[in-house]
Amino acid sequence: MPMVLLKKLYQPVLLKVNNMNGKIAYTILLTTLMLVTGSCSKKSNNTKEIPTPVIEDTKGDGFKNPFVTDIYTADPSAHVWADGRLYVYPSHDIDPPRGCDLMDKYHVYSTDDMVHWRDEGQVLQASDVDWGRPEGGFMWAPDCAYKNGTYYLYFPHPSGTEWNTTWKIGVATSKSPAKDFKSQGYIHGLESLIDPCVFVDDNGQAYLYYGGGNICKGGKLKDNMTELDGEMKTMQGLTDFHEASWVHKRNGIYYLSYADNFNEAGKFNRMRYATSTSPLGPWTYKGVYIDPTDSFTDHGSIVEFKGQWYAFYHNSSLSHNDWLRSICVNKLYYNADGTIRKVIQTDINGVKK
Ligand code: FUB
Repeated sequence: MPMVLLKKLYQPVLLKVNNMNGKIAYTILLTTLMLVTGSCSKKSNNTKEIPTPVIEDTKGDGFKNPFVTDIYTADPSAHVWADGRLYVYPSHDIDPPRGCDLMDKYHVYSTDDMVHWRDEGQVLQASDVDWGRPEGGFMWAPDCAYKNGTYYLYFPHPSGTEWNTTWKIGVATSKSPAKDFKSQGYIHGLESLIDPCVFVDDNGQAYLYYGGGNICKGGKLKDNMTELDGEMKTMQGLTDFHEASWVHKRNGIYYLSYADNFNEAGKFNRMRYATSTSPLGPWTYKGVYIDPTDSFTDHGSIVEFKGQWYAFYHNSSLSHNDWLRSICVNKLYYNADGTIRKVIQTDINGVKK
């Protein structure tokens, strides 16, 4: 496989040497590489309301991470649906791993209180995808969207044995958020890139974002949610984009978050973000909001649930293996100017790392 193509998707691309049963095997490592304003103070009529910033507990929020411990999960995309529950759509690292090659069999998780999580079960596997590579595996970071009574599960999956040049963004649909998904083909007109994110704006217009290896693209989806409506455009203004694009909106501002190419002292991807007044940019780079975990990759989502914002991400703290990852969540706070404060990561005991 031409290294140049790998580098397009994953930078840096590392060649790792594993010693398995006395044989040397080579595995491509993919980094795809407040002030509390007194409520008794008088306000004049033309005083602009300033949202009350929350002072977070600098010891962390006490969440026990990872919050899924029976299987390995990564790349969490979180959404709140009409039933009032928060749903997480992660990918699934299969044990024993072979890089990211064997990832398969998505599970969905849900909660109504951020403490008690329900495994909704397996929703789609490579063998359900009739256009997919014959060897299966490579069911990478998915996302889910809802429109007009249908849930759309978007997932990156190669169509060919030569996986690196044959990525497609597949779509499966269901009338339920966490069961009965049926593969419906893939979105035509896209490049061989990964990590779809679908953001539905307040007016119902859906946008698809995807990318990897320093390229992030976005564009409109038609009402049917399975076809592009016009050209995909390169997202401008991002600094050190690597992969894992995610778009959310708060107070009329669009936020595009993503994993960067950080690689220092044995620590890898950080999560960065940029903002815009338009869903397709141009973007203004704002900073890092999650420092590196103990894993080679990171991939996250940001969502509001019951009045609190949350950052989802993954680490390798259960396995100590880069390819057996586990999904985590911590509270996320904004400053009064809309910038995001650094997320305080907590461990399995709920203690700040
Ligand atoms: O999990 C497989 C790939 O690794 C994802 O698509 C990337 O975002 C990275 O997490």
